[in-house]
Amino acid sequence: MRILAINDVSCVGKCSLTVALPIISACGIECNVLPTAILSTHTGGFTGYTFRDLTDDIPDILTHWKSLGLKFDFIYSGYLGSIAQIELVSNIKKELLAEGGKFVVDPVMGDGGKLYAGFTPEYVAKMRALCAEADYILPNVTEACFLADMPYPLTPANAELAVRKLQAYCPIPIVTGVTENGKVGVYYADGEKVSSYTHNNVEGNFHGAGDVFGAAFVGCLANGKTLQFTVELSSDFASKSIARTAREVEDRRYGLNFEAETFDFLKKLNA
Ligand code: PXL
Repeated sequence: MRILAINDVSCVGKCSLTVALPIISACGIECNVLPTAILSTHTGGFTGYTFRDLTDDIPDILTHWKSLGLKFDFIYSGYLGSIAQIELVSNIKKELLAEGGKFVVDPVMGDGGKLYAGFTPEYVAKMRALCAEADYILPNVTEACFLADMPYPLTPANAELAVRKLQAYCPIPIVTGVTENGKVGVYYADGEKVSSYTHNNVEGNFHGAGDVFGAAFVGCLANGKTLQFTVELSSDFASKSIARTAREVEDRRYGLNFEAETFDFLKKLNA
């Protein structure tokens, strides 16, 4: 079993590959990486960060991999710095996903009702097209609203409608971060129905939480777990990491203390 995680390296501020690699490896799965960019920190809340776009390196990396006959059982994409990179990921899926393999797209574009720095409506349209090639998509509420063309925020009352609308693109949308009345939930397509799974909400903005959820999601699925088990265990892991971070970490830009919750997560994964 081999996963390819396509995402940036934010050197400080745990997110993207610095979250995907340790979590997927801890799940007992080989995690190969394709870094899309190298940043000194992620772009959420820091100023003055460096950003080296690695788009030009990707074609040669792919040529080498093809010469080795590599195929991946899962391809998991996250933050993509440009429309050109979305197009590259679409080609990578066509050429390097093993027969019967799964393509998981986290359409990382925004949070809090807004697109992240540098993203445009044209980018959203391209990301929608990439979602149409995926087996699973993992948007947060902001991304779901942009993709499904619905007003932000989603409430539980219209989260089900959002999941149904997103099914026009991808069979299994999983929408995270739906909040109301002190609760936060994940809404997802589960066979014919839309299911949800909720926790008590911790107020505030926790950078990298979506990436912790996404990495755990892929790690659980790659272990052959059902969708319901995968959604519930990944949400428990992200939610416990958020609660611990709220207690222990003052500056939320540095990411979740997921490390301290990993042992408990793995015990449940391997029970
Ligand atoms: O966690 C999402 C993310 C990933 N990568 C980069 C980001 C962000 C969110 O701000 O800036 C570079």
